[in-house]
Amino acid sequence: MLSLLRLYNTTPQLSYILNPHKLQIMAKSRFEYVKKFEQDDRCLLGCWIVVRIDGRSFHKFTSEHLFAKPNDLSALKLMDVAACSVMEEFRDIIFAYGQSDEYSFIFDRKMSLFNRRSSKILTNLVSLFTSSYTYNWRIHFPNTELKYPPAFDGRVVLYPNTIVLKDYLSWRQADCHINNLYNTAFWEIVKSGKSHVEAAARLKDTFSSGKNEILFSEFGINYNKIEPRYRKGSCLFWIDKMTEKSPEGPDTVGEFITGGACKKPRVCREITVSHEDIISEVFWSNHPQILGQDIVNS
Ligand SMILES: Nc1nc2c(ncn2[C@@H]2O[C@H](COP(=O)(O)OP(=O)(O)OP(=O)(O)O)[C@@H](O)[C@H]2O)c(=O)[nH]1
Ligand SMILES: [Mg+2]
Repeated sequence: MLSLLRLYNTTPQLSYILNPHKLQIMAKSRFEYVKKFEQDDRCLLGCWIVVRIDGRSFHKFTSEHLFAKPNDLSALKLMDVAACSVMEEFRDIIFAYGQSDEYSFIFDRKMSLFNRRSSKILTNLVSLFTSSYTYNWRIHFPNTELKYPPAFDGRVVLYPNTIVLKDYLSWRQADCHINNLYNTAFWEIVKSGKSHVEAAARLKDTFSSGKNEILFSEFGINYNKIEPRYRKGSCLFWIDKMTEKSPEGPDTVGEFITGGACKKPRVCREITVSHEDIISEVFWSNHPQILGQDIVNS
């Protein structure tokens, strides 16, 4: 004991280890400078914050899990449910748009969550989206075992005004349309007995009108009559709803459980899902509450 005490008093490093008080002082003084290496990644005030999440190597994931081609309804619903979990948790998200293996989340431009720190926002969203996707897998794929954990990447992009924000969303919906039209035509040609190479050659150098024509004249498919979900993707946004007095428990909206329990009749915010055209101004003027005061393209 005596020798230990002597050591404690004479060896500086060991004395820090044995004395938590000294260690605390040292952490505050000598080591604290390391915090200064952290970068300030706060998103610029006043900008729309968009987080886009995208499935990693989903060409492989979808084929390993035998997703229906060109669109797997269960998979798309699972994406919507994962996005709904994210919106339920992060109430500053005013709108989300999803298609294929991606989802974009738009935050209220005035939001101050996480002090607007980009890395905190991004990691929280990607993490919750991925865990919700995995958590709800069984409900949507009761007969398909999850062979390995899916992963999603993510990015944060800032848009300085509403015009560019709407153009961003139009870009994603145009992407949905272009891919879906191509894939629908491609898989119809393949179903008719042609090889993948032949189907690709048939569609090469065709415009939208050409693909529509192939679908209509060769397969009797009017592209505009295909499920809006496949042609337009999914839009999630909040709507106000007057609730009936209800027993304690989560409310359901359409296919979603929104979690916002209302025990007395009152106005509740609930998430709704729609598969509308968001490139057209009609959508935004029909739902002026989504972009709020900023609707005037400022
Ligand atoms: N069969 C099927 N495949 C789908 C469906 N939705 C998405 N996919 C697949 O997911 C891919 C998504 O495209 P990308 O995100 O560009 O490709 P990725 O393989 O995920 O590659 P990275 O995102 O770069 O990691 C599509 O090319 C399809 O292969 C679906 O409903 N059915
Ligand atoms: Mg992907």
